[in-house]
Amino acid sequence: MNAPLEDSLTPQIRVEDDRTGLSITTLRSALADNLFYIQGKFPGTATKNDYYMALAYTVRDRLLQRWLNTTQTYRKNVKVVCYLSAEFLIGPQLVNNLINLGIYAKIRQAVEESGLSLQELIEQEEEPGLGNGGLGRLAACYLDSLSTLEIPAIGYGIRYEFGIFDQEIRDGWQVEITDKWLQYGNPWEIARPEEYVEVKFGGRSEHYYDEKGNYRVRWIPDRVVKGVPYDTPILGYQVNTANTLRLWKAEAIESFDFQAFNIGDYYGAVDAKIVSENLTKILYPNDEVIQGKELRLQQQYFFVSCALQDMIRLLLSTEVSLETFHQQFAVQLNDTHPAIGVAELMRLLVDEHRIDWDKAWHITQNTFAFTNHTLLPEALEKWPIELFGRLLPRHLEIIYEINQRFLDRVRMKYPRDLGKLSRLSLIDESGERYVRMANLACVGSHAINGVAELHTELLKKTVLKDFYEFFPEKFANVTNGVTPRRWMVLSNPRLTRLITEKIGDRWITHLDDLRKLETLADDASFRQQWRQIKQETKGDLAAYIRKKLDIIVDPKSLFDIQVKRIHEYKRQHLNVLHVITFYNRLKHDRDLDITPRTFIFGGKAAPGYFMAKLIIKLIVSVANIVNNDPDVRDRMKVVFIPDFNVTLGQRIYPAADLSEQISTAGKEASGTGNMKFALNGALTIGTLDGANVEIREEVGAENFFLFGLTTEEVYGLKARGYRPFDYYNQNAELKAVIDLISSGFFSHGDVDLFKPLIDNLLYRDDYMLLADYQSYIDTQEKVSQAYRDRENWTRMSILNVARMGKFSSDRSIREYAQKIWKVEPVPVELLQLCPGGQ
Ligand code: GFP
Repeated sequence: MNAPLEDSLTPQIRVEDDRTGLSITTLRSALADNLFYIQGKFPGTATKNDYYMALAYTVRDRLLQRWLNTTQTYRKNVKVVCYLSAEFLIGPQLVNNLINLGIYAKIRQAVEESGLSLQELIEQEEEPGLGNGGLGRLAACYLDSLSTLEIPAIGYGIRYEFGIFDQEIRDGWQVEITDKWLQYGNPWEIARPEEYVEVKFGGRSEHYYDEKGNYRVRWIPDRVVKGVPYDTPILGYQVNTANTLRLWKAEAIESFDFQAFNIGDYYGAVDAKIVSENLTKILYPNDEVIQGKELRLQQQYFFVSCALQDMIRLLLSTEVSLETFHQQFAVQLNDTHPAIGVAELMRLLVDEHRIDWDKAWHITQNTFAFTNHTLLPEALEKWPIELFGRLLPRHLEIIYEINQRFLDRVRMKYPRDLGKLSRLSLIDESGERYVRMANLACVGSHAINGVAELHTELLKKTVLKDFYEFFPEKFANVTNGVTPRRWMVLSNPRLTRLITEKIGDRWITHLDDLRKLETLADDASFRQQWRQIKQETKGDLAAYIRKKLDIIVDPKSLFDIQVKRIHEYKRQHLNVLHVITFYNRLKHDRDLDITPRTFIFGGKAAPGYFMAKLIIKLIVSVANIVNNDPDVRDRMKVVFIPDFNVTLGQRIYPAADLSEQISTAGKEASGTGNMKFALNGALTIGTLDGANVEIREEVGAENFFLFGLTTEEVYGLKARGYRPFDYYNQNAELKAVIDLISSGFFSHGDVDLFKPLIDNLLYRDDYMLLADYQSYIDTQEKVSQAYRDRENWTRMSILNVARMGKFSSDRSIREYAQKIWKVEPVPVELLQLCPGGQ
């Protein structure tokens, strides 16, 4: 890949030593040094991975000065955003750091002069798969924007030893492979074992009177685990700010081990170590039944407790009073996973630092803010009381106390409304008793937000209705965004160069500048260049598909792409219904003048989510038939690209003509893939769901392919009694498609294989595929027609990109900073240079 942009450097780093110097000669010598002294290899015996590591350390050295100066700057009483998230899907770091440092071209030259290929080294990097999908990737985009906007921030999370599984497809089925991302070491992280904290579990609480006669509670745990932080510097784009992503690893407390060891219980001692370290071993996949997963609750409490203790330590080290905690830190809860933080901060303040309850509650509420990411009721976390009390006995007491005080207020406002009381309660008592984490987050936060306008409105009307009525002032919307650095500059260097040539490079940090492209949409030679770039990028993806999957696809065909986690609400199977419709039409009329298409899918299914796995099997089965049918050759291909992750996303989004955003209206909170596609010039076929609504508003209805029921229509149809079978019966083309699947045509005659999926569609169809089928098919036809007019299609593509300014994560972060966190940028000066420096 050519450099997306010319190198540019802030002037401060010019010292020509091996660790900071930026001349080609110094970079080459640093690379050789690191190979020898860090990897312990002569060039003759070094593997590609050794070279990658040497290069990564060469780049990391150049980050450190900025990172250490950033940390130093924040010691001076500035308000820091702490983003608490169980997932951070940060993606590969090397290229991103090269771009943000502005040294891509230099490094490439230094690497090439050493006889290596930069591209090959880049491909060595194992991406940290510390997230499932949208939520974790959003957190990563936000870290990028926080640093770029020079806002003091720390991301706190878990250093999972095994991230999200790697996906292989065998015989059409997904197979999960352990993700051993740490096996060759992680050059981007720095361990800080001396800053460990202790986290307690289990046991009981003890009530006592302190030396002044005040009533107090202390927690006597039966187990203590050590949390060790590992820091990754997150550099902003061409600024000095490098914020910290601090991920915690669980380790055994030695004294505990040795106690057992000393009494001769060697196995007991080792066992304690294993039990402790298990805590941060694996990332739980989405869509699994989580309620009884004790380890998951332990993980959540573990990282949140580590984070809050870390903040308190930071604060106390500056001699500022703990009572100003909420003025020093704005803590964002990324979904309910860290919501236990509300009870933990209360415990730390009241029990350990002896602040009285009311004051502690004021601090807590003013510290936390909560983002909800889903409307699916089954995804709202709740923990059985028994499990919760066994693991966190003191927190349960604190939650009861918070609840009692809160419900007293509810009773005052709504006397005799028992329904409201039971819905607002932090404890679900409708059957088995549970702690409701969303309720805890709502009560303990000063701000609550959804992630797209529609989503926030639906939150207020549905899952959080009672909270909205009780605390309307807490609710706000912050529509998601994506970072243009990774999702354009890094992944689409050709388009980046073209745009920059025309409008300068300010758009990279001020995405609204893309508007300047609007007038160019009418310039035929610009359109030609635009098309040419899309063509080349599609060619790259086609080459990848051929190499990996041995499938030949035509880069001139329309690339119709759906990549995202596999879920029934995201309706990959609706896309399949279209694929088969398309196929049937071709089969029935071999001369049909059709716009050739390549249908591309990618995404992981949760290991325990049978229906999602069956959808993958269906896609691959259809692909096998279609791709081997000479009747349709050259006119359609179907591809499932395995192991969709950030690295693959970087290849895929820029190569799309059509972006599939086809969830049932009212189900997708926002979506961010929809933004990445459109930013890279794909047109969207989508429902009025999540952020699609706002994308359409921005790019203009005429540049967006809308179909399907609205949220109200979905609710209305459900209320009237939805009968999917009637749609099947009354629509010959739909019936033919479904019958073809049922007949075993795609499954070597096996009529049972897809029966669960088909029965579900015919008799339940919770996500209303059949109701939306016709509208989807008709709109796909419009897409095909539109694609034939290449000039106009290119025009629409340019206009989409030109109008995507709103969807920069910089805009989202500015909104959080102003509306919710009340924080300001704090530019970093490189005051202290590295030891070898001036
Ligand atoms: C969730 C929601 C998406 C939303 C992201 C980020 O994604 O609609 O865009 O969070 O807010 F479902 P997943 O984690 O489910 O992929």
